[in-house]
Amino acid sequence: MISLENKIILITGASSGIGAACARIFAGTGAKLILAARRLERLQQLVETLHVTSLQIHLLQLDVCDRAAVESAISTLPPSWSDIDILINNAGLSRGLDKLHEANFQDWEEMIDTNVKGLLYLTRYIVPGMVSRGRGHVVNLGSIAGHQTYPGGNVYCATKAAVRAISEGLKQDLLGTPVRVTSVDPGMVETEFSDVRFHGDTERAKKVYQGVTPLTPEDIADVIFFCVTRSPHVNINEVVLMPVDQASATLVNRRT
Ligand code: NDP
Ligand code: 8X3
Repeated sequence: MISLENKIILITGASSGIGAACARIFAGTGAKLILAARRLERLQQLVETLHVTSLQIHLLQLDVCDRAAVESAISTLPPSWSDIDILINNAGLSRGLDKLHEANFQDWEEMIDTNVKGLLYLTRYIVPGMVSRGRGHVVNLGSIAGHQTYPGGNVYCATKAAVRAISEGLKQDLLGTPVRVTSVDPGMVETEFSDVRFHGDTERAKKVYQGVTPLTPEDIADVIFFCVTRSPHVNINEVVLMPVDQASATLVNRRT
């Protein structure tokens, strides 16, 4: 297992769910964390719960869909924060569960801009530095939705299939460098994901997890921690994980 002491880890979407759980697990390792999200106040609340010194945390209020903002945020990092060792491309969302021929254009654009273009922007601005320094690791949050399409999932599933292709392509393009690429592809994880999918309809969101024991954000952070702490010659390409109560994107065992 490699040490994360003084490694610089940038986590997008750190204000909630899996990203916040990653911040919590890495906070105990001596790593320096750059936490990014649009909701700065949520990042500040999270930091208050972490046992770290101010020297180990840098907050970025960032909309990953805004390419100019991503470029500016990365290029203006203070020198002691600029040599990013690990990029966790976690920011992402689903919007709606509508039939493709009835869906909302705005929902599509938000998913494509965040899950695909946002992830690409971060990757494009950070990976060249990893290559020139001769070290680095990119972890992308894919999904079971990138492996299997389900009714109403159409565009969200397409964005996660794109993440899968991007992870595979990046791994190929980085061959010959020591930079590692991992896709972590979960099934059902209870976070704010379904609240966001259903535009704040919390009753509908709760039903997604009713009668099952879903994965927790900590389960995913634990897997990411494992992937990034392997020996430098080991690349974990893809991890697919789901609850014991789930067998595929659509096959879920509900007890109630
Ligand atoms: P949450 O809704 O709890 O967290 C999503 C995070 O993404 C938030 O911190 C949000 O921060 C951030 N985010 C969304 N849009 C943007 C944006 N434009 N710019 C910057 N940050 C953004 O969901 P999860 O933790 O579940 O989701 C994390 C990732 O895991 C996503 O990529 C999701 O697709 C994936 N995933 C989730 C699964 C699940 O069942 N929950 C299963 C498989 C994959 P803010 O709003 O403050 O900007
Ligand atoms: C989130 C899991 O099954 O709702 O990626 O697509 S699912």
